[in-house]
Amino acid sequence: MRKHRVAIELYYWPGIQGRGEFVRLLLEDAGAAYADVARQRKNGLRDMLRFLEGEEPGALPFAAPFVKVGKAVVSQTANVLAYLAPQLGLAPKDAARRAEASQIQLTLADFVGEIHDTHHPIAGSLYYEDQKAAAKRRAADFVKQRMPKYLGWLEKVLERNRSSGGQWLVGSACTYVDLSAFQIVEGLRYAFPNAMARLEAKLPRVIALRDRVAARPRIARYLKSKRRQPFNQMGIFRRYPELDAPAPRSRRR
Ligand SMILES: N[C@@H](CCC(=O)N[C@@H](CS)C(=O)NCC(=O)O)C(=O)O
Repeated sequence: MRKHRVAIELYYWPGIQGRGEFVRLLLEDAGAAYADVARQRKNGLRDMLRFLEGEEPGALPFAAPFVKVGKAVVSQTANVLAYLAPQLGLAPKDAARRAEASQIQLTLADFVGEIHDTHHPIAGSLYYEDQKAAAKRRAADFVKQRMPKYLGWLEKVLERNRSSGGQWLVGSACTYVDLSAFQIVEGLRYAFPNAMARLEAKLPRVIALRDRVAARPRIARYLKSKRRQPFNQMGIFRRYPELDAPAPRSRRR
């Protein structure tokens, strides 16, 4: 392999974890050689835009993240993960279990969409400040209904997965969907600290899974590295206190 050429090229918007982070976590946990093109290469962002504008050969991605592996250009986060994970040893071996993993990842993708819509309920092209009232209504329902529903479902998936003793979401070992579940918990803790503080007692398995993933040696190293960008107010998970549940009584003044 030539020095500056790596097998897997990840294309994603620089400056945010965003949906790209689900792919990064897989690549990092696998110890894969990859380039985070828009962040690491000179003119990387321009190169990414060339793909999105159809100026590069291969399948045309609608949006980032996408990866290029050899001649293959693969987009849609859940699809990217389902494509890469078997090659990296982080997917179940049999077809039915792989479908199960996909089903979970696609549900997480829906969840991510709803998380995004708490701060951008009207349009992604408008500023948060221009849709604050709608965001408040949307987030109130999200925190009350949707967030507990998705997280409670993950808790049940773990509970029912006897083949791992409730440790992993699919099959008997860690797969890419566990890494994504970790990211969701981290993001929600950042964006909705009060709502999460209330819910966590009801999610012992999900929280234990989060801790198990954080302790995986390559993930632990990655989280401490500069490659892991901090959460910020431009990504999917944003901390707008007015969208979170009220602080628990003990923390109110
Ligand atoms: N369903 C897609 C959504 C991709 C997506 O919305 N990407 C965002 C960045 S996280 C984007 O670039 N959107 C531009 C657009 O939708 O026009 C996925 O899960 O990958």
